[in-house]
Amino acid sequence: MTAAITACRACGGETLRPFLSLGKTPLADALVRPDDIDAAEQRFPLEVAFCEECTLVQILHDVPPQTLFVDNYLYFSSFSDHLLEHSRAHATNLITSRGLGEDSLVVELASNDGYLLKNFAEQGIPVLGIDPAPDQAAVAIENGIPTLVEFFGVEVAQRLRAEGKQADVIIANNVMAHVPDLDSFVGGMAELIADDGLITVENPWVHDLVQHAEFDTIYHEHFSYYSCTSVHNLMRRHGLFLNDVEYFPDLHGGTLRWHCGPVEDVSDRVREFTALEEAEGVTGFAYYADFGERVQANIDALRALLIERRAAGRTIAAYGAAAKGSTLLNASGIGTDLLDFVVDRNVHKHGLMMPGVHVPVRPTEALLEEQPDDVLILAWNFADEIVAQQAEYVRRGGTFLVPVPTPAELQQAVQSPGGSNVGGAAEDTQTEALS
Ligand code: DWN
Ligand code: ZN
Repeated sequence: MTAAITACRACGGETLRPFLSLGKTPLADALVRPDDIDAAEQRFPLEVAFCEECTLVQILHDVPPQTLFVDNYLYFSSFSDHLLEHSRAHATNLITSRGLGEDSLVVELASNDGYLLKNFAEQGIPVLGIDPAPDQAAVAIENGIPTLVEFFGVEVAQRLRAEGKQADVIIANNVMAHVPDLDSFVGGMAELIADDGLITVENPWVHDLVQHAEFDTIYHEHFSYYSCTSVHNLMRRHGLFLNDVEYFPDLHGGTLRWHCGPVEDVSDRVREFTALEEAEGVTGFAYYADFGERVQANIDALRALLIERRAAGRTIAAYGAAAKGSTLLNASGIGTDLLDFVVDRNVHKHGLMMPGVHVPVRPTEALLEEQPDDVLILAWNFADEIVAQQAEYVRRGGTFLVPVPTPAELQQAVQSPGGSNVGGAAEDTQTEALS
């Protein structure tokens, strides 16, 4: 049994105020092999708290990173075209804005299968990936991306510095939220970055998580949930500055990219975002106080929606064997009684079952083979990409449902210029909320 932490992961403060409990849930990416269906699955408390000292939102129970990201980690970044486009744009912008070349070094923390670093390597820019997940790292190395297969922290940074390495750019996308020991992680970035270097950190914005009731993005892999305010406080503890911020409403339900570095050069955008967070109350406990009630109302509405449609004789499947889908189904008690199967493009997930609820995972072709009446999009953050991809399913009369911001039947998504997805940019996707 993992005991609850009593000190904040970022500042060590002891005033952690819980505001949401999703019960004991299985590990979100630990899909189950059919042979193991009778074996007991590990379950851990999933409880979220707010730190009164530094405003960091965080879960209270640690699952060992080895268990989370090494033993049975199935997430590969290269199964989303939208994410690949986003990553390529990021790399192109950095190459130009930082004047990167053959004498530069770009280091990515949690480099997965090399999906991002390949954009630099193709331009002859030296890169180094660091990722503990062996299968993903093997794919990166096979594709010519040098990768250290280990967890990043201050010891790794000191070792690299001792080898004469300094990073001109450090990229940390969807990893700073996945780290229990933030002192070592951020201390390592401070150690490894060149004096005039740039660190870009990308994670979902806790403001949108609360605004759009994205409770399913809470799972044991995500130890922390960030705001500009909490990132600023965390960076300052390690001699770094939060200098700029970019907002991507259509990525993972609303993502911020924070630009940090050893030299202070704070932009107006940072001031605007921190002022907004202050004005909306993101920096205080009251902002989160009713989140638990809203989540329960969302869960009740989703169950009612599916039960009602099932009772009307409709068949229902799901799309996206996503980590967030595991939280959603387990927190809502939705299983094979309501869903016949889940489809996913990630071949590593085919033939497995969703953690806890054991809904089978099949290739996306199953949608046309079975033509279920309804498909609940568990990977709602990629709704537009998925709906566009499954146009034939829709043409044949299929209906997509989304669970957030409120359970609803998804009308034809309105494609905004940069692409839009449910959650962070719900206004771009016309939904008809079914109460
Ligand atoms: O932080 C994390 C986020 C960034 O990604 C990781 N800890 C784990 C992972 O969370 P997730 O599994 O909820 O992320 P995704 O990327 O929203 O999951 C998408 C799932 O949907 C993947 O299994 C791939 C699949 N997919 C698909 O089958 N067809 C995705 C797209 C875009 C598609 O077209
Ligand atoms: Zn704190």
